[in-house]
Amino acid sequence: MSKQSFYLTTPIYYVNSVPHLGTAYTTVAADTLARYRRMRGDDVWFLTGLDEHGQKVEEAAAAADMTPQEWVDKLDVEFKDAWKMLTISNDQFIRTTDDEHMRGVQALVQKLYDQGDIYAGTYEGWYCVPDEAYWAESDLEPANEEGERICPDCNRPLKYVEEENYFFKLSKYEDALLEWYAADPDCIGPETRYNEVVSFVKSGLRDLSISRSNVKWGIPLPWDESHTIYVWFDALSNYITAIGYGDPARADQFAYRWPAQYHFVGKDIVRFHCVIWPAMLMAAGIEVPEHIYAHGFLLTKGEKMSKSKGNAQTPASLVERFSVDGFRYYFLRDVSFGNDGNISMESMVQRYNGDLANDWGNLCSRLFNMVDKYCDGEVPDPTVHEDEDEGARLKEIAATLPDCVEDRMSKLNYGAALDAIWELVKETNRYLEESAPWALANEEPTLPRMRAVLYNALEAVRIVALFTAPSMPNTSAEVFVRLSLGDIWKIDDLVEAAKWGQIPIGNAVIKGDPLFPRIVED
Ligand code: ME8
Repeated sequence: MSKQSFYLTTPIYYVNSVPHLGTAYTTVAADTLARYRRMRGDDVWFLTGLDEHGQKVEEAAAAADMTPQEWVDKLDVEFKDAWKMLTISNDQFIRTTDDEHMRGVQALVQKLYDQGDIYAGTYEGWYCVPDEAYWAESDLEPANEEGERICPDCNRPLKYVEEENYFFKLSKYEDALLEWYAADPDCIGPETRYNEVVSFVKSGLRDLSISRSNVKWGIPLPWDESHTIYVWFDALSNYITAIGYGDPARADQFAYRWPAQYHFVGKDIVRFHCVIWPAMLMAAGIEVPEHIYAHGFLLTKGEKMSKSKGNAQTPASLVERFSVDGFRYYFLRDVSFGNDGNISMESMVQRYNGDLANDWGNLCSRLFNMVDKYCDGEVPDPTVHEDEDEGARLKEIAATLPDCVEDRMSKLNYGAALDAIWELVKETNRYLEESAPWALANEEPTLPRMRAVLYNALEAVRIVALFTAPSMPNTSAEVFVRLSLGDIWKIDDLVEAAKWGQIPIGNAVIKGDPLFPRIVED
């Protein structure tokens, strides 16, 4: 069976600041889906990267007394280190300062200019530097007491801009966009975002300024080098330049990978991705992406978490406390993807101690210890014990997981997928409790049953490790090592791998240290 291409992207992040929980959240969610699809046999291409041009980055560099290039090179290292720390398995990392990307963007704007979709005009209006977004007078509230005009999205002061610019005929694509939304209601998720985009486009689109004459840090327009390309036009194009748009040598790769199956974005950048981006593609005669999915914001005490508010923890500080997999698990399990989610240190400790230390970690510890003690540290032979019902409930739950997890993952319902897997974790703990292998180990006649019980529990643990691998890659790899099962990342047929009864009898089982040591609250 030939593999199917599955192309998944995160936003490319601005390098005005270091990676934070918000960007880590998007990236972990995308990584989990990428890993899951690989295990289901897809030929995955997972792209992330950096949005390095524009006024905001230019200003950040100036504030640090560095040239923009020095600044972006420094931040590039920080982002790559952060994603390495979080075991992100991206197949590619694009930077908008890459030559190949810059050539691709220039090819795209040139094509649109040549066909008359880009024209020269004058922009007079407001600009939000933190969002790199244009606002018309009619979008805004009257001036505040300080005489400032405020960005309706991020509530920060706007700058007035009056420039000769080039414009993209966005308004021309209004009908085509509406037809696309109507024909494919799944193209934007969740539904609230879909509705928001449709009503925004129905209210009418204005042409979009796609160049800046006063911003030096950007890609020059090929036909007029006194302008740089508007940073969003540059950034959105990364999804196609990364896989070869505009590069004849990579035409086959582009044809194979595009359209993307998923663009993951935060809800703050939905309009750019669901209106401007598809219109750019339509203008260029390129297919639109299959799905654009917007997750919500992480909130602390009900407020959007952000560095400027000072309520943002760094990913590194949380990883230090909760481990990489504890970090990943918390956000996937506790924040429903698509909605805003409150996060707090208390709920992190609760999740970690409850689900990971008590349920999953403890199951592995006690089981591996018993196998060590009663079975010489080897997977025991269950076949002498002939009771067919032994472990029946475990086998039943395990058999439901492939379809159930697939259904929930295809809806990006990470928490519900983990809930389903946790049924097996909990049932295995209950099974050990009820069968009491430590008592069965005391007498010769019950030894065959003891071996069957431990075998069944080991098999359940192997299956839990398989299904939790996308969200907790380090722990699952470690469980596979402890069960002498080889490289978990070679698995590309999860359904087959998850069939009951495959753990080899006689495999060495290593006790090891606790997978999730309990956190004692200060
Ligand atoms: O917008 N909660 O980059 P960016 C959840 N360069 N997610 C959050 C968050 C929060 N509190 N804060 C940020 C850009 N995010 C552009 C994208 S793509 C062609 C260009 C996440 O560095 C969320 O995914 O501002 C959001 O969309 C992304 O960070 C924005 O990152």
